[in-house]
Amino acid sequence: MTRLTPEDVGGLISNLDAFEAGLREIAGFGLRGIALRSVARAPVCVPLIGARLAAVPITSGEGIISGFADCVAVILGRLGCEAWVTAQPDVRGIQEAVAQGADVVFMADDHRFIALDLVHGRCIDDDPATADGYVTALEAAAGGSLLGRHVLLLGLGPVGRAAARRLVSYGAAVEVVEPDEARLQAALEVGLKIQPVDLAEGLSRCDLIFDATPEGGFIDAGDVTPLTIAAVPGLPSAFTASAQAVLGSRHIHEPLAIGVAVMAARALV
Ligand code: 2YC
Repeated sequence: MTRLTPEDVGGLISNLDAFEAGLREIAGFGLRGIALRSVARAPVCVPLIGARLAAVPITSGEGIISGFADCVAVILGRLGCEAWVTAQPDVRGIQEAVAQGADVVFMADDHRFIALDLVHGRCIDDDPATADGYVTALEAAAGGSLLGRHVLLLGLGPVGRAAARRLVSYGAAVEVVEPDEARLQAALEVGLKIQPVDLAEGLSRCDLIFDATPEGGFIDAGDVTPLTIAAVPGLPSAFTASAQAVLGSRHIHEPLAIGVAVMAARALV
């Protein structure tokens, strides 16, 4: 998991309007639409509006990322939730959130980012939420169905594995680039229907790309076509700045908002 920097977080808040506008342009809906469609295929009622959600700063390990909890609260506010950051961090913060009537408590240390659903007694993890949200965006951007579409998946870490499961369940033909042989074997052994390929082969065959690697800038403008659409939860992006310029809103990328939106919907459904 790539640790966010205060710059990543600061940039995200100021870029949220432009990011959501790009999502609407390429997918036809914004963060709330992604969240609701990632919870269930069929429309379900998710009481986002007015739900009370708290973000608690956590000081353990490498400590607090300045602006991280605020950013989570800003994203939740965009969904129509009543969201705030507790004054206290850590256990005192969780205690404070419960005392303030929180339904869900968001918190992250160096290993896990979770939404603790106090109403149903559930713990929602960021990795599968981020993966599923980006697959929902890719499916919508690709015309509403991934059935039989070839998707090039970069990386089989926690987000990549979750994305592979969701892509296969949506009927996609998943081709994967994963240099770590052990990770590849582990994924194949659990029966994931994925086809290992090398990058050049995958890029020559797949217009749809899912970047779930922490590696950056190895796909250049010459590797993309007018048909290329990229879902990029990976940080930094695998696409160079010039490739991103060519792709425009077909390069769906931001470090936190889609994951947080799907976590909120999953915690409240
Ligand atoms: O500010 C705080 O409360 C810190 N304890 C937060 C640490 C988050 C570390 N994780 C990350 O930077 C992110 C995840 C949120 C998703 C990917 N990396």
